Amino acid sequence: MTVPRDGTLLGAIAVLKGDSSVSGVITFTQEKDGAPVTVSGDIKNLSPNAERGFHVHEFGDNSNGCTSAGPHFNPHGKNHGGPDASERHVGDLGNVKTDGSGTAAVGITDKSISLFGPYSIIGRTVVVHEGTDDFGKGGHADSLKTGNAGGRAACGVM
Ligand SMILES: [Cu+2]
Repeated sequence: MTVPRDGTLLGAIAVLKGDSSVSGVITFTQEKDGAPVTVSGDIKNLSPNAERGFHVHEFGDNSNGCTSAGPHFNPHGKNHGGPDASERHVGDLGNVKTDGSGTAAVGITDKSISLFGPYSIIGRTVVVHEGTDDFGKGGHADSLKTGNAGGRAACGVM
């Protein structure tokens, strides 16, 4: 869902759900093209006191659950990395941290994703994973592709 406001500020909302009880609502806002994007919201029923991979995946397709969202959004053909790395997918937003009851209060500011232009994330899917993103450094065969973050706990299209 996209919410254009007063000509420049743009917002998008993703409602996350999946096969499990994990659910959430995530809001993306950006003042103008080229400005950082603020990502905020809550995700519930994750594992307590954990870090869970959180990415924008390429396709806005959840027809076969979160799997249909495809790989991480990676328009520049980079390796997977952490959110502060220069070598990262556009969609690599890192991990969200949960509290003792399994709720993650998401508060991310990111300069790689955008709601404007040819590489906009609008119409794509945000995914929260069942495992922790190793930022490409875990030495696993999947580290440089997915951060070895495991299955897809919940997802939603923005
Ligand atoms: Cu992911």
